[in-house]
Amino acid sequence: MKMIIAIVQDQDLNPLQEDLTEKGFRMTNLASTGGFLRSGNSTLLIGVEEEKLEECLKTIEDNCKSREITTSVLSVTMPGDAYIPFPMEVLVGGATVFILDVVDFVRM
Ligand code: 2BA
Repeated sequence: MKMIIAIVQDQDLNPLQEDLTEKGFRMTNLASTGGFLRSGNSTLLIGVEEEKLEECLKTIEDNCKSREITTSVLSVTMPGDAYIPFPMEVLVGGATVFILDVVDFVRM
């Protein structure tokens, strides 16, 4: 068995969860925050049998779009100077996915 940890954008969450549920996958959704943009995203924990791994990854890929986001970054040139916000384009997603081996899985 594998554990997929998928960090997805909030906009992609509902269609992705619907698609995964329709295909019989079980998951846990955690609200999370990206360290760089400091904005909300979602982390899905999905336990899958090895033979279903590819189908699950394909479903994530099909539902998670990459988006260009304009964010405001604060800069300061000298200590004591004012912070000046300037816009920055960042390409986010589709999804950041980690795949871990599961040593044991028990439902009681
Ligand atoms: P954030 O950390 O908020 O990052 C959002 C996007 O900002 C990233 O998109 C990437 O394009 C950019 N970015 C991140 N760190 C950067 C840096 N030091 N310099 C320049 N640009 C940077 P994604 O790569 O698609 O990542 C989306 C979200 O997935 C991240 O949100 C974070 O929550 C998670 N993530 C990405 N890589 C990760 C990793 N190695 N470990 C844990 N979480 C990760």
